[in-house]
Amino acid sequence: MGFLLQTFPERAAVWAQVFAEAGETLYCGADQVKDPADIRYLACWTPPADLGIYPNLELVISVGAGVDQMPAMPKGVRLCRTLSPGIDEMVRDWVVMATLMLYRDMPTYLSQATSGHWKAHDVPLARNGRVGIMGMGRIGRLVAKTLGGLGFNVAGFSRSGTAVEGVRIFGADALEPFLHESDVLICLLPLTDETRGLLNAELFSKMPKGAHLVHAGRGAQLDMADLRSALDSGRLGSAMLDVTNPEPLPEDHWAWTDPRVIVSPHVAASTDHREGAEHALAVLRSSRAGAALPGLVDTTVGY
Ligand code: NDP
Ligand code: OXD
Repeated sequence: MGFLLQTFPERAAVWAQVFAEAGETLYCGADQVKDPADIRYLACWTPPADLGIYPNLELVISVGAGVDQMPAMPKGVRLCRTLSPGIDEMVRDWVVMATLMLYRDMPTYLSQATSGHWKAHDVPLARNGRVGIMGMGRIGRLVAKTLGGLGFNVAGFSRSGTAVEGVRIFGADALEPFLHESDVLICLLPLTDETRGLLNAELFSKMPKGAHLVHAGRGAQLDMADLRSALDSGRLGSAMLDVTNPEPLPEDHWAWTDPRVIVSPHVAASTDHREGAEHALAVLRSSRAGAALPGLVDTTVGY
C-alpha cells in the first residue's frame, strides 16, 4: 500500500522524516516507485497528466487548501484537501493586514510617498466600518473573529447561510443585501463553477461607492478589466490582491503599477511542511480505519 509524494525537495525531506518517525513508507518522487501498481495514495499540488498509470490509486491529497488545480478524479479515486491551522492563520494575517491597509488609506499614502507628499486624509474608526466576508469556512470564520475583535462590523456570505456567532450571515440568495453593506469586501471563496468570474462589474455595482476589495480566494474569480473600470469610475476605491487573473500576473500588467492596487504573488499562505505531512498521515490512518477522511472534498459539487 504505497504512498507517493510529488513535490519539491525541501518539502519532500520534511515529509520523509515525518513518515519515517511514524514508521510509514513514503516514495518521494515517481522515480522511486518500482511498481506503479503499488501506489494507493498520491500527495501533490497537481498530479501527473495520466493518473491511470497508477491502476490501484484510491486517494489523492492536494498539498494546499484548494483543489481547483486538480483534474477530475478517475472513478473511485477520492480527493482530500490539506487542513492545516497554519494555512488558516497565515491567510487570516494577510487578510487582516490587507483590510487595515485599504481601510486606512495606505494605497493613497504609498502613492503620496513616491513624491514625498505629506498630506493627511480623514482617519476612519474601525467600529464605523462594515466588512463583508465571502466564504465563511475555516478561514472566513477566523478572519471574522479577528476583524470583529478590532471593532469592525462583520457580515458573512456563504452557500448554506450557516449561523456564525457574532457575524451577520447572508445565504446564497442574499448576495445583493450583503454587498450593499460591504465597505470592504473580502473574498475567501473556493474556485468552483459557481464562483468563477463572480467578482465582476455587476457585483461591484451593488457595493457602496468607494468600497474596497480584498481578494485572497482564487484569481479566476476576478474580472481584472471590470476591476479597473470600477476603480476608474470611483465605484471601488482600492484593492489588494493576493490572487490574480492570470497567475503569474504578466510583468507589464496595469495592476502592478496602478496606485489604487496592491498585489502580492499568491503568498497569503504556504503550507507548513510538517503540518502538511501530519495531515497526510491523518488521512492515511483514517482511510485504513475506514473512518471519515479529514479534508475529503465533495467532488459532486464541482471544483
Ligand atoms: P472552506 O471550504 O472551509 O470554506 C469555503 C466557504 O465558501 C464556505 O463557507 C462555503 O459555504 C463557501 N462557499 C463555497 N461556494 C460558495 C458559493 N457558490 N456561494 C457562497 N458561498 C460559497 O474553505 P477555506 O476557508 O479553507 O478556504 C477557502 C479558500 O481560500 C480556498 O478554497 C482557496 O481558494 C483560498 N485560499 C487561498 C490561499 C492563498 O494563499 N491566497 C491559501 C489557502 C486558501 P458553506 O459554509 O455553506 O459550505
Ligand atoms: C492553497 C493556496 O490552496 O496556497 O493552499 O492557495
